[in-house]
Amino acid sequence: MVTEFTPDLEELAQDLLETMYEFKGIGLSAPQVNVHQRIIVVDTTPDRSDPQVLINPQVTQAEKPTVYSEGCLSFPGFYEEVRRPHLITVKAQDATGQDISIDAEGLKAVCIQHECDHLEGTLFVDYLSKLKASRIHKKMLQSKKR
Ligand code: QAP
Ligand code: CO
Repeated sequence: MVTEFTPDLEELAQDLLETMYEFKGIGLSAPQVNVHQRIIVVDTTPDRSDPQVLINPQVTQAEKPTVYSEGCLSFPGFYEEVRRPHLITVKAQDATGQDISIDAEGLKAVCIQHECDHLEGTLFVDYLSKLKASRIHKKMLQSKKR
């Protein structure tokens, strides 16, 4: 849990947002950049107008499963369909330590859950069949060799 809301934390949150925008992502979590803290950022708007920083996020309600084609900055070029709730409530703190509660649906809800999973070390490929996951694994190994 993040307990100290310092200027450093705000800077880290800004860095995460910048990195996400640089790679044209819609979400990013601190562990993906090797910072082992419970921080995620999301912006699912096409015009990049809704940056959100969620510290210590907790999904408190989730309903109505749906299927989205998900990708991940940690798996460039791979997209697979994943089934998850598409209506959620998430409670968190913002970069200044204020409590926030967000109701999200659709892509935004899916993205928040995907990023929260990173905090637990779960990746979207963990939801795929063994066959699909091993195909991705093989292709990643191949592209590393080149
Ligand atoms: C999670 O992922 C997400 O393959 C956020 O070459 C994505 O921002 C949840 C990205 C889609 C739901 C649907 C992926 C950037 C960005 C790539 C991302 C790539 C460059 C992924
Ligand atoms: Co990801």
